[in-house]
Amino acid sequence: MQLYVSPTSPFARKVRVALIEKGLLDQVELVPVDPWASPDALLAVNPLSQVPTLVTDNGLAVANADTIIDYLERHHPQPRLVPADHAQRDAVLAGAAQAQGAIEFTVDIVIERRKDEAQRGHAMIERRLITLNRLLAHWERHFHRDIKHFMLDSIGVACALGYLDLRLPELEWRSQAPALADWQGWAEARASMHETTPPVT
Ligand SMILES: N[C@@H](CCC(=O)N[C@@H](CS)C(=O)NCC(=O)O)C(=O)O
Repeated sequence: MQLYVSPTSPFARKVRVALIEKGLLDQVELVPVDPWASPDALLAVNPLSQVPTLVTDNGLAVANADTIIDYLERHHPQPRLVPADHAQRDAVLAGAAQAQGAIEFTVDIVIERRKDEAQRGHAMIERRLITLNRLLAHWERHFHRDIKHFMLDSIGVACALGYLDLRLPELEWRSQAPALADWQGWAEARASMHETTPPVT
């Protein structure tokens, strides 16, 4: 298998963490690309020009982090990242969707901030920041912090928080979410998180 990645992409990080948690990293060739440069190698497998993109051993190109993780989960079920039990599965997928939203909203802010001042969507940035702060408060109260299982929801939250550290350090989310910060300390000590720490760019 081949996985097209960029070193700072939080979406690609989720897949890399999943691969390490499943012990599959040695079965995958990581192909670093800059998706924003639309390189030919990436376009040849994914016209969306997005990372992550997985090319399976059968030559199937799969885009979208959660779709890729679902593929890995079905083809390599152990250890599970999504529980088999229906109620637990529903809860993990609901949490994972929230974490994916947090990553998408942070990316929205990053994209807006890279625009010229006159083109920048200040109202959008403000709305996304309010939402992220609301979500952090929600996670501080409700995130289960189950340190025995690093499932898809935990992977998503850990990657979302790591991306906040990378792109919005001024948010200082730890000061408003100390219990979540404790949990993130545990999560970041896991080999899968440690080995995928993004470079500061
Ligand atoms: N929904 C996708 C989003 C992937 C995504 O937006 N990746 C970014 C890098 S962080 C990208 O490749 N952007 C290039 C572009 O959109 O042109 C996922 O969950 O994997």
